[in-house]
Amino acid sequence: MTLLEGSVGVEDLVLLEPLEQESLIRNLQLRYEKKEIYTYIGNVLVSVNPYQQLPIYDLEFVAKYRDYTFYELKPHIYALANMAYQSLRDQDRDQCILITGESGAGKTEASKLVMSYVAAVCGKGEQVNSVKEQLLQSNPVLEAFGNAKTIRNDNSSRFVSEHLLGLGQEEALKLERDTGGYAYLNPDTSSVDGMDDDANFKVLQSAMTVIGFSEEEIRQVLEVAALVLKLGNVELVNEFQANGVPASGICDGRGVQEIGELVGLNSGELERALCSRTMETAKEKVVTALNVVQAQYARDALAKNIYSRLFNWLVNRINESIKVSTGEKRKVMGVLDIYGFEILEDNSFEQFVINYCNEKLQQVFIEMTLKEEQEEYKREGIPWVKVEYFDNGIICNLIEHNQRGILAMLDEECLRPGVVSDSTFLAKLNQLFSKHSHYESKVTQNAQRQYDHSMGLSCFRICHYAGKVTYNVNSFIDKNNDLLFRDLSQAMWKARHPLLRSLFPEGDPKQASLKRPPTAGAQFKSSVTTLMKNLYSKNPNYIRCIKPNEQQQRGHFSFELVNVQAQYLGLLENVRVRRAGYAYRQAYGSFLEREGVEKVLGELSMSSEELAFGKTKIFIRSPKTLFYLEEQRRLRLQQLATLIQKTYRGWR
Ligand code: AD9
Ligand code: MG
Repeated sequence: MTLLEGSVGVEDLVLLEPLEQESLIRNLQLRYEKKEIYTYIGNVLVSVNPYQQLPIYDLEFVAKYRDYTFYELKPHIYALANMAYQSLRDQDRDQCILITGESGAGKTEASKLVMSYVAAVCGKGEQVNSVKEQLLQSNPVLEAFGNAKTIRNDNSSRFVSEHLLGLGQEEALKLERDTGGYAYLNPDTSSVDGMDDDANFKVLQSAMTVIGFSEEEIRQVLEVAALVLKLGNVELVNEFQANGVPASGICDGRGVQEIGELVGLNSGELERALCSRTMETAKEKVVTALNVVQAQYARDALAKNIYSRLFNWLVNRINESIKVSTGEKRKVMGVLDIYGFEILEDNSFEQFVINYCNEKLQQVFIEMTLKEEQEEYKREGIPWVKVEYFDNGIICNLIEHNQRGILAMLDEECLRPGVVSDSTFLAKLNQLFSKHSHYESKVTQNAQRQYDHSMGLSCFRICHYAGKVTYNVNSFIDKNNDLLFRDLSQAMWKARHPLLRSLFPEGDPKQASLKRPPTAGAQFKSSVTTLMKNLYSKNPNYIRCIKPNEQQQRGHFSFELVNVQAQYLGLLENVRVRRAGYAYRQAYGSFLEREGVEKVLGELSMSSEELAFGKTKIFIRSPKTLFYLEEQRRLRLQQLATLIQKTYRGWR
């Protein structure tokens, strides 16, 4: 591996000297300007979005990287994919590739590169080929349903996508071709330069066919997606009951009628479900009318629910078909494209849960990295050295502790009878965490005579591993309650449309229980827990993606923007964790055999603390030592060259 090629910076940030936030960013910048978008932190890959097609992904590169081990060639996403793939194949260890970074940083592109690399190198044979094909075809399907154009990324992985509105189908689905006609589609973002909706729609259909969707299934998926768009256009208006109490109704019956026909649902039933709510107690059923704001909320909640359930169904359906064709006993390589740490101007419940998830991912990172270090030392017969690092367990606990965590407090507040509000929730936090080293609010600040004008009265702040984030508690209670009224799920379950119906199993009256469904926070926490279990059972590989500028422009590197992301990604902390033991290690074979290495290093009278001789590798503690050795090697080679030259002249 090249260590210091001056002009392109270090290829591995573990070797950076001096190690500071600024030198770290400068190193990335130096490399980016030379189109070296990849840099390592040990076996973690940092990738800076090039916003241009680089000639580094063709089959020649695949062939090169499959034949070398991780550190032998320039940093590359293929090197990481190869390491994961070989470990899967040779050591039989399930792999997980964790890709984090903010919107537009290149997560989805990275996951596609990993998948295409694995597809290119994994064995041949009919069965393998069909799995490969299915795997690669899952991308266009997930993108069509999961992506949308946003200000930050033309092809952002998220909610309703407009690619669905394609050729030929609008007839059958009774959709309008002009996407401006749908309330749920943003008119500013409904077309993207260089994207051909009709062509993409064909790609989508053929991809679904390759994966194994039947024609009937494809039709049903499109119908459910069309239903979501149509729901957005259902206009609700104020009405009054005979006793003067506000209620709501549907303005123009045609929309509901169309929905009814599309999915086999009685339109009166749908209207009732949208505009009223049934409360059940053990003894009686009470039906109350919703006012227009509540009814709109119910309509949007239903649409979001249908869409996200459809998306989950698609993911499961794709996984199932891949599972079936590979047989049950299989090794797994999971690719997780996950939204990174988020700090906006105004941070709410969504940022709180995203950041909680990232805090947990950091915990996995620390634990797994240290565990792996420890195992390597054991394998090599080197005594374990204690590692100093920041353990973020205290922050995870602050959020997720079963009885005393912020999420538990929020649930308690949501379930407590009596008058609850976002501010009673905040008061509770302030009381409980006034002395917590990672919690702040106006109240705790005032108590400590700190006057910070940036903190509002309705806010609390958490000192995350990646930095401080101020959250506004407004609507935390509502968002946590995020209930889909039972009337709505029951109405969906009554539809004659098999797919739609299957998405709402709890709508079956036989399933209905009086038990309250879990809160959004509790659901999120439980999926984070499942995810963590899954990760701990696999060998993790990390890709940290960085967006170099806000303009989606090639060649431009904004120091400020990257600095903020590097902070949120905890890159400096990553380097520290990696460097806490021995920064650098190399197999003897690629240098000299062990005895030779010991002799040479003995000659140089180095401190024994700096080196450890493992069974197969030499470990060097600090980069300074390594650079010193490299310098010595260069000098010796120079001397040798001069000597040879002299001898040669002597002969003449
Ligand atoms: V979001 O959170 O889903 O909004 P991502 O997934 O992080 O976001 P994405 O992978 O979609 O970002 O990348 C954004 C755009 O950057 C892509 O559409 C490409 O045009 C561009 N990109 C990203 N990575 C590469 C790359 N390795 N080579 C070339 C790239 N272009
Ligand atoms: Mg994405």
